[in-house]
Amino acid sequence: PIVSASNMAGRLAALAEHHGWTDLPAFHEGHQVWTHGQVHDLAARAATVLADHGVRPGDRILLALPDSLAWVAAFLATARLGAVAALANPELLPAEHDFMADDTDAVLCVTGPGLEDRFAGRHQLCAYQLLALATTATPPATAPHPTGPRTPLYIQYTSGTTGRPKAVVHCHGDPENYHAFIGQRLLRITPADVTLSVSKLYFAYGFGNAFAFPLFSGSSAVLVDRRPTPAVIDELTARHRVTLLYSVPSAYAALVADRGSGHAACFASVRAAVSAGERMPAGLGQRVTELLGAPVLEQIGSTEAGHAFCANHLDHNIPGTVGRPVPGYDVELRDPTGRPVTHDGAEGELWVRGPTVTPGYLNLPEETARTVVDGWLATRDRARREPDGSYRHLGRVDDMEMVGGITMSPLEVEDVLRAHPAVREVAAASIADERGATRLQAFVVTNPNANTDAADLEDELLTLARKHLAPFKVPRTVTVVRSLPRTPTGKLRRHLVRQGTW
Ligand code: 3SK
Repeated sequence: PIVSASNMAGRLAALAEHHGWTDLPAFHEGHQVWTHGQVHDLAARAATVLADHGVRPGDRILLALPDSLAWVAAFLATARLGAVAALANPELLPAEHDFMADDTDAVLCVTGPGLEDRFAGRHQLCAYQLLALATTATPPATAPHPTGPRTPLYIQYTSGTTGRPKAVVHCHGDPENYHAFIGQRLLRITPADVTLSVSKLYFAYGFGNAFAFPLFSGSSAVLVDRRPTPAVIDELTARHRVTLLYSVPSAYAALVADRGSGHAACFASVRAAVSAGERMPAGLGQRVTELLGAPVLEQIGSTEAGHAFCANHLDHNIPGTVGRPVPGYDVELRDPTGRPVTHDGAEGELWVRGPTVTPGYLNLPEETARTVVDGWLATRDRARREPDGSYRHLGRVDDMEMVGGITMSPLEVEDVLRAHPAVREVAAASIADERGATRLQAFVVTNPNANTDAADLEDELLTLARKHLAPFKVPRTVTVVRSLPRTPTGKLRRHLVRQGTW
């Protein structure tokens, strides 16, 4: 592992100088372009502003702002001071933000547009004030505080497919490792690359894609303050000549929906697309490859691992799998008793060991002890190992449903229903009725161009299920819905599907 002993923000500024990247674009925001040199200069001055607001090494600062130059400057300034940035989705509810501010004991909250009054009673700085103070008053740059590779740098909340968010800690050495292992080795990112990530900077996937990789490679990223729609992805990709597109299966499904087959000219510059966050449904990868005219590389990672730990890459891409372990990480499959299962074709829970695995959750020692055991991370993802060493993702460990006393995977049902051309997204779960009896129910989102009556489609899908599934796996009902409950990273919130309300 290439871990740096120095402060991450200082190291990035030094790398930009050393490699001559200072005049190259780093971030595109609207019609503005910020070079690597401008970004590091701004961050050094923003660090002085934060220090003037009382921030000291080891303090925690909550960042609740959308992807923007201000986000990047606030993060790098925090890092420079040796303080810790807790990354919050700005779209959360006030109570969720309060929980994070309390949980992290934040000394300062840096907020985005519309959140000026969000943290009443707390020390707060609006992002535009931070930028204004750092640019107009031009305070002197603050020197990077000395840190080591395992000094805490940032906190990300797990997106919570099941419940209460947990604060995952990562360290100064981690982003450089994400880049060395994935950005540089697997994706071969060069300064000529331009990134567009559907996943936002405050999530693990987006943080690596659109912050760590561009800054450690001298390349650039397009920053978008909200989740881009397919039309926005088309427009931004064409305008900025995006070469690397990072997205999640539900957003790729939306991108291919409602278009004819074949390549779209707006994607001519794309050289590779990456998919993570959820299992890629069979067939979707091929349709995306045709649309983009570029390979789709599936990978799997987690907030606790920091970024991807298994990935396909340009020279070894097996669609339908999440690829082999990323160099630098050890991966094992374990049975429910914790024993490794080693033969080809074995199925089990994925456990991962590597230099970026979190030291633990903030304030949750018992949860940490259950999740990180002797340096191995229990991912709660199920997988099967293929003979070539690739892994096939089989869903989450707690995805299993109990139907009529039999345990079954809802993914099998979902795959059958998804084969219908009118279906874009599907979720199946066993849902308790008013008497407490559980019944398997399926929910589908249709393709926008599907010209089918909802009741007819529901009947057709039940017929399809009866044809391809054992009787106990056939859903009792299939219902057309407008959307499915997903985390902001695109993962299905199965606990909400099970409650039948969202
Ligand atoms: O959710 C994932 O699978 C993932 C993939 C890459 C990096 C980070 C994450 C959380």
